[in-house]
Amino acid sequence: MGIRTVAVFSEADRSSLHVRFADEAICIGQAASSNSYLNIPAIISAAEITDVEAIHPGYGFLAENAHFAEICESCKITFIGPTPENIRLMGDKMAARTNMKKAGLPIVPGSPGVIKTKEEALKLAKQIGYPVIIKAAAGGGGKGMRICHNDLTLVSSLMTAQAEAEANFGNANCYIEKYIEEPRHIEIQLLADKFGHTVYLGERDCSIQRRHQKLLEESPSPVIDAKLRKRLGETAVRGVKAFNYVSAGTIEFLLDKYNNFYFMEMNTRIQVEHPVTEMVTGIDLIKEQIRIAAGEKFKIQQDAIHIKGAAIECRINAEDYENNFMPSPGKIESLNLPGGPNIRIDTHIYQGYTISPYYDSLVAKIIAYGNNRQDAVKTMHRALNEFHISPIKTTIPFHIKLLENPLFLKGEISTHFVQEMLREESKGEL
Ligand code: MV4
Repeated sequence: MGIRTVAVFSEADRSSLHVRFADEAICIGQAASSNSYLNIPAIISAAEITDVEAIHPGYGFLAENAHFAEICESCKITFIGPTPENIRLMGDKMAARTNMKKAGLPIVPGSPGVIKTKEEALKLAKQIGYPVIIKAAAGGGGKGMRICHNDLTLVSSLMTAQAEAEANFGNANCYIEKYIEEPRHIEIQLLADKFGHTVYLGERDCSIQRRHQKLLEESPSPVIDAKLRKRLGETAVRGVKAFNYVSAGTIEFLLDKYNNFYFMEMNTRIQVEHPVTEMVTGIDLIKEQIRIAAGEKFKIQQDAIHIKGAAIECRINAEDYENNFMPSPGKIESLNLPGGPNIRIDTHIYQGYTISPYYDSLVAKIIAYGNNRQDAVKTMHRALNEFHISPIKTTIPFHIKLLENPLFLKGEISTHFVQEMLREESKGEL
């Protein structure tokens, strides 16, 4: 786009690729993220010194921090993302649920508001039936959830859930929903400009995850046809239009085995897995975010957005799959990255680079594209086998096994799939 860039980095990231590739780079503090990537005054100072017009917050750290978006605004720096009000509203998971219900989105049966006492909890569980799930209003991404199968566990879980929510999020508020068993995690990518033009860009199936960490994402979902896609997409658009959402965003749905879908939560940022959507739509989501933030009109109409082919992303983490996904930081002595047609690699690593233990263990994303799911799987399998890294241990062996799993190949997956697959494997070792 011809835009000059300034990278910010912590002392641990001095030798990271984004620092080399940016036109300018500024150190904003020590390795601990509270002293650097979460340090708002340090980031704003770096922006002022270099006279930047806008900040892209990426997908971690301050990307969903309404206060940071507000500070940017008050410093006359464009925050490339939604408004502080958008972020704040969706950050409260219970308020988000209530507002989406008001907008006409289907939500899982559950408590209309906060559940304070065990009497309220028991009464609600009687109405909706077990199993139920307790969630923290300030949680999200699976944090602070508890599944209960009977009155006894409900009462004890409510107490611990409230205490944990208070300790982790500074907000003890919890609510209760009917627990949907073996659902799929389906999310709809949205783009909305400042003039109310809002479109959906198909779905991503993110059911392949372990302990709420996604490992593989794909688009389209192997179980969603054009008719269901349209319903999901139009529902998601209705939801974000109801509160004047701006920028890229994602609505997460749970899809049950009868193809009922329910609003879960909304992510008010670009996500790690956005490349699969870019591959099947041909739309560069980051460019669109920047254009929207600059006040341009988004020119593509819904009927011009088509899903073509299939794309899969594998997250390569510096974790030892053979050793219960234990972190494996350290210096990369040798590295060969795959390439060729239909392969995209997003990474900050290179031979000689030292993976620090301070941040997320994600070191590369491989995105494979094909005319259909089977072709994309084949290309990904080939790429995984060409990815050589040592002595760092990674999730590559996990992905190879996954791509050879008959149920995965049939598209028969749910949010429980990885747990089941790992359990089957450990059985074989006995
Ligand atoms: C649920 C659920 C079943 N029933 N809610 C986890 C993350 C958060 N976005 C919502 N989550 C869930 N909420 C009800 N009523 C199951 C999950 C869930 C899950 C969702 C998406 C991806 C992976 C998951 C793994 C376990 C549980």
